[in-house]
Amino acid sequence: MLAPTSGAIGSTTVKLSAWGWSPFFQERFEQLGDPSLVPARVVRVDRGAARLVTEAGERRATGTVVRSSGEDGSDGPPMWAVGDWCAVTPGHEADPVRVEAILPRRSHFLRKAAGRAVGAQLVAANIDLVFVVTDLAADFNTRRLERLMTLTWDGGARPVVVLNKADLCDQLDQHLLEVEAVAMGSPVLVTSALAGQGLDELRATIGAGATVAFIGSSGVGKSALINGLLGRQRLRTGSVRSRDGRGTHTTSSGQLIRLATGGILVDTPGMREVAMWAGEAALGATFSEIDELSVDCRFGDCTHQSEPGCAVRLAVEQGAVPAARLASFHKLRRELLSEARRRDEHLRRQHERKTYAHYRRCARLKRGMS
Ligand SMILES: Nc1nc2c(ncn2[C@@H]2O[C@H](COP(=O)(O)OP(=O)(O)OP(=O)(O)O)[C@@H](O)[C@H]2O)c(=O)[nH]1
Ligand SMILES: [Mg+2]
Ligand SMILES: [Zn+2]
Repeated sequence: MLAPTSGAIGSTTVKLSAWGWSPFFQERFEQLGDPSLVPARVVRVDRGAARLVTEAGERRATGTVVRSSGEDGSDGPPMWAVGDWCAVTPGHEADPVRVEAILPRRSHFLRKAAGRAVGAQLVAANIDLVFVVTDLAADFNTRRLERLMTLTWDGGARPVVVLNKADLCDQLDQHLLEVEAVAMGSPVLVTSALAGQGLDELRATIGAGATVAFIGSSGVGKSALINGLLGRQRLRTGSVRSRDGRGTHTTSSGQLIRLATGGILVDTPGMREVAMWAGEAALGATFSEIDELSVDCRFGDCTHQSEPGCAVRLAVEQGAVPAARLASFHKLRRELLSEARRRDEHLRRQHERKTYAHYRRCARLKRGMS
């Protein structure tokens, strides 16, 4: 029997149970039946590259996953997300490890990506709770809360509503009534990261081995709350524009952070950032004035075509942005989208082929053993 929770490679020994390793994953890991592999959890994802924690310490991984676990609730190509448990080659500090397989996910938070075409995006995997964070000021919107709570339940995690920036709110009672009407019995916590209010309740909600993802719009204070729980300024927090109170997308990648009192926190980028795919990031860089204006669009995933409250089309109407500029933005966007669609389809096929080849191999091995 494989015993990945004891013994260490190299000098550092990390207890994986402190990172949420449990019999559920142990069992799936053993089912792979490959003693050359070790378990690892993805603690950070940055533009396709991942950092993973293994018993021997942190490791880098690049490239793609060799095979998939199947039955993981996601249809797309096997790509890791922050929170994933993987089976990897042991590797050393200096060279990246190879991710052989992603273990089946117990839960996930999937964000429906911007536009219809590019599928859903995995924000975090294997999370027990989702702190659906909103602020009691500019971001407050019960429809959005409802949507995020639905996505949480869909992914197999439990939502907790966190109403932050209580220090800025003078109609708390009214807001609480509105939130309780949509929370349907899920806990609702009121906090102020600034004043340190409600942090003990937050901490008490997080179980010892639980993984908790902080999800919500940019600027609501997800990173500030995590810093508050940690008791130090570990994460960068951003400014909020005074005009409309919206955030400026400070956190750009998901990451796992361990809490000394138990529990694993997942900081995630504000939703608009999450809704991007690689091509869109490039698009934003090329058309930076459109990208900046789009922060003012009513919908976080506005495509500046026919949505109401589009700040970009308004700027075109007012002559601040040439119409030809927006037209070429749309043209490039269409091209990038169809390219992304082709790539997704290609990866999906490739993934299927690999998975089936793997199962056929397993079946042959099993026949050979009996
Ligand atoms: N007044 C007040 N300001 C807060 C509170 N919590 C956070 N802020 C401020 O709000 C701004 C945004 O906070 P962040 O923690 O960066 O927000 P975020 O949700 O992580 O945003 P992204 O990383 O962009 O998704 C910062 O300037 C914080 O200081 C609060 O409780 N009260
Ligand atoms: Mg942040
Ligand atoms: Zn728009």
